[in-house]
Amino acid sequence: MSAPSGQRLLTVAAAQLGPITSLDTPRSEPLARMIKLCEDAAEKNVRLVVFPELAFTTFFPGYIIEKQEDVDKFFEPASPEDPYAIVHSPNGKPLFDKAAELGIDIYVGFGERWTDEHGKVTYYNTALYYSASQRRAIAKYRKVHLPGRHEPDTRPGVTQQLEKRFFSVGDLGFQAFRAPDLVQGALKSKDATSADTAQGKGDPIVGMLLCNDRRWAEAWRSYGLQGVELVLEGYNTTAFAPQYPGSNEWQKQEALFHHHLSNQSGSYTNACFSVHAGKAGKEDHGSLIAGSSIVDPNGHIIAESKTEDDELVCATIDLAECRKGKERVFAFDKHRRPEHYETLVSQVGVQEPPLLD
Ligand code: CDT
Repeated sequence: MSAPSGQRLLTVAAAQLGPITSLDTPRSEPLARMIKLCEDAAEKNVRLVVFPELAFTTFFPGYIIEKQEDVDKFFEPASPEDPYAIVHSPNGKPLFDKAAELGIDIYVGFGERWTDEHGKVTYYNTALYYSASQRRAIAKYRKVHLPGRHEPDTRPGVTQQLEKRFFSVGDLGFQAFRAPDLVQGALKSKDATSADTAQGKGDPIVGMLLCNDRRWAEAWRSYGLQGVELVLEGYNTTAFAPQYPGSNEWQKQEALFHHHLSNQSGSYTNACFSVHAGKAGKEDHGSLIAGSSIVDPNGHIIAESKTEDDELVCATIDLAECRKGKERVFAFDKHRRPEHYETLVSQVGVQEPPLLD
């Protein structure tokens, strides 16, 4: 049955993963859980499943790993000849084959060990988008905002966050793309009469973020300026770190509040839906928040996880609902004032006004 005219319906899911307990957890264990979530998603007619950041392993930047050969076990090789090698590697192929069989697109995060054409190796915190209809990955994003530190915190019992040690800053920017064959009746370039009248009628415009990126308005706006309709984000967010003030429960609630605040604000101010999938619960390095959720363009959470375990959070969304914000409050072409935003791209740290006499 086709959707009433103007609607662009799509059923999406955040596939929350419970803990992947340790550095020694065999890859086959989370892989089997992810495949099961895809099967559950297919029963609910889901067309796009979002998995967490670094979904195939424990959150390894939470550990001190001394030997490079041990670090390398958490990364998937890739190169210009084979940029999406994970799709056919033993660590990934069963998941992507299942997605193709079920007709489900996938966003998933993983550690990428990139060897360039000169043999230089760089390690990235990466997400890819796999299109079931194309039977291939069609987009890649490398995390830009790397939290934490390079050197381990040597105080006993602290929770480590060593992303600056394990990864380089992503080099692909925030490149939106269109996901094919997800909504019925999408306008194609050959049938469009003008760029203006085509807005909001084509295949869904998708942007990808990874965890800490969701806290940065600049990342969302980079996608907003490309007309994004659906932002996808996987995360691993610490629920409790003993070195910081506050009880275990207070820190967890505060972390969940800031997670939702960032996602709701980003979706509202860029008039887009967003899907957020976390890894939750107690892993050996520490505990992670749940809160996997789907947010609408008005900033409302329309679905949220109820557990800290493997759980599918589903919603049928209408991408046409993005038009209200894009054509009114956040009609960027009418209201933005880039001549006053120069410091946003020229300045990194804070420059306070001079002190008063
Ligand atoms: N994985 C990741 O990016 N985690 C960070 C922790 C920062 S501490 C608030 C995050 O932004 O969730």
